[in-house]
Amino acid sequence: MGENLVQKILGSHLVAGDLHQGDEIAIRVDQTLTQDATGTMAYLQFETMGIPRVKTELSVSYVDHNTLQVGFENADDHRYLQTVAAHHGIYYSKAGNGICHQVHLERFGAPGKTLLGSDSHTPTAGGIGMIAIGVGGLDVAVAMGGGAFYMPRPKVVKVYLTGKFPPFVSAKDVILGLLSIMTTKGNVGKIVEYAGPALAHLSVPERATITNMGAELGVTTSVFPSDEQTLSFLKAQRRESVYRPLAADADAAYDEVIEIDLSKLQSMVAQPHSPDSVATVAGLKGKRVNQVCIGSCTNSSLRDLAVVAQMLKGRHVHPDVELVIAPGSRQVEMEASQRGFMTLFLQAGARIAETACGFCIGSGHAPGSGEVSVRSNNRNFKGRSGTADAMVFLASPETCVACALTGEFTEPRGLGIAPPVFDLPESFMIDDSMVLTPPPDGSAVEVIRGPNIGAPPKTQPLPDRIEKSVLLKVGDKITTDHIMPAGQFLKYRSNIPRYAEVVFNGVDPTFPKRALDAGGGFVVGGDSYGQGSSREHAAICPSHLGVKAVFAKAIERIHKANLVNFGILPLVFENAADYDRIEQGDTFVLEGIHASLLGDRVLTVKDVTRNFEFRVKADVTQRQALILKDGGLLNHIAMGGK
Ligand code: MIC
Ligand code: SF4
Repeated sequence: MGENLVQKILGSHLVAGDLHQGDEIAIRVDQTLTQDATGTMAYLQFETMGIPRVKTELSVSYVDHNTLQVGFENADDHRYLQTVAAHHGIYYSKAGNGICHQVHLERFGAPGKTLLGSDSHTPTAGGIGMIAIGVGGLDVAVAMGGGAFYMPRPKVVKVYLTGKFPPFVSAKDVILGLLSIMTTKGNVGKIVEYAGPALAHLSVPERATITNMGAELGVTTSVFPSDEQTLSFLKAQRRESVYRPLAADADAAYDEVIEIDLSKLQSMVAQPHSPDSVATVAGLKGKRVNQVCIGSCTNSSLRDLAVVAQMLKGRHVHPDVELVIAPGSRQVEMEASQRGFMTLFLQAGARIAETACGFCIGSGHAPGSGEVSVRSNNRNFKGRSGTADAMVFLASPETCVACALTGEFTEPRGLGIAPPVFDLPESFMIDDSMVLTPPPDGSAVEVIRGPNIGAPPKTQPLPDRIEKSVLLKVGDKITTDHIMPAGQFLKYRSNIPRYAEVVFNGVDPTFPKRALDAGGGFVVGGDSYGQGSSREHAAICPSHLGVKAVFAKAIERIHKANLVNFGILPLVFENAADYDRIEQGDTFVLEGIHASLLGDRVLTVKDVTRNFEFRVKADVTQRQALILKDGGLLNHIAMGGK
């Protein structure tokens, strides 16, 4: 039996476990990336490990999430990131150089390599044949120190693409289509591998849109083969030396196969407030649109801006619509300006935003109250845009333009515009002057810490008995945006006590005070608890407030790993109906925790308020159980654990 692509790449990086049996495997990490919002914590944690220089082949620190510099906090974070990078042998991509995933694809990614990034959209690099995984900052810190990355042994889903796109239908519609099939639930531990004849017409930027938004499926990552398309992209980046062809064997086996015929796809949108609430644009025809934002790591490549430019040429946005365009990288921005796209955008009445995450992370461009915003990014969780009652829809750049021109949901093919065409250029403008190369020996570089740079969090070993109450009970699909809002609070990412003041801000703003007053307690959640962003602050800040365990129907992969890393028990109900019997305020007693963690990991919990017992399972591997017992990964490593 031959091997699939995932097995080939993981197999060549395997350091523990078996790809064909068992629960967990560990791989060697070739490259890492961080961004500013998760990076400060990752580097603070890396510093505590006392390792002078990173041990990876390549590590890059990007500044793209919070570039606004309202007050000193951001600028101080950036200075810390720059100096800590130079000190430890890490490349530093300055604010203004672009969004981490787009820049990494352009300038650093390499087929067949592994990449670990402290951002959930790290799988974007699967577009050039990397196994690229989004994790919490501490896992990146460990990888920078040469540690292996432990993950569930993956199930591989083959997505077989056939046919050619109809006019105005593009990569975003493929991933929205796949989201409507696979949904955001139940995909933990899977890796999506793309194949099929349609790949011959899918360029790397289009593939990257698909692998990027694969994060919303909740899978570990997504990957495309490395082929002629990969080679042309790398050649155009003057990086063909890293090219190597990679594909699955013809007789490779898969756990699941899904087929999508591109010629049958239509223009799609994800409706508020979930990326898998997919509908056709045609079905929403005529619904009013107030704002359109084009950009983010999903759809901001030169291909996307070229399409937008062709559609906007000689036209003007609807008078009631605000159109914002943010190029994905400085390279895209320079290319777009040289080709005259920027002038076209301005003539069409668009506002041009800095190349950064910007509107996607709720850093500016919040829609008006109750307004409809159509965006080319990947997440539309409630409130993420900065406006609690805004209705955010996700769509392709083509659909975004159609809505901007008409002020209502409109299928782009109905506009009477010639279908846009775009071929990748033979060479892109290469200018890496905003990426700072670390000196060969950085030990003399002073690491500058402004007053916003706090200390890395400290956790305590797990007690054997816990008696605490349920501080908060929430429903299904609680995202890490609910737990730790970003937007205006992003600037506190390096200051845990301050950031902890807004834990569950949009859900129950009294939570932090109640948690502190009670000396900690528990959180009870429904299905898909912790989906979305990789922000480990969604574990660090609750841990700071004394949260000892999360009880839920299911906990998403990255968040679960972060809970473990910071010593919070992730507990899943054996019988989901027990969720309904529990009320906020109930007191639980957990006993014999250590023996259970080292044994079958099943715990009997006493609800002493309602006088009944229920069973939960610590949804972790054996290694994670040991980390939990030690009170988190940093303690575990300090105690000699792996
Ligand atoms: C996101 O898209 O939610 C973010 C902001 O990029 C996060 C990282 C973060 O919270 O810093 C992610 O996707 O991991
Ligand atoms: Fe940035 Fe948005 Fe991409 Fe996250 S999803 S990395 S916030 S552009």
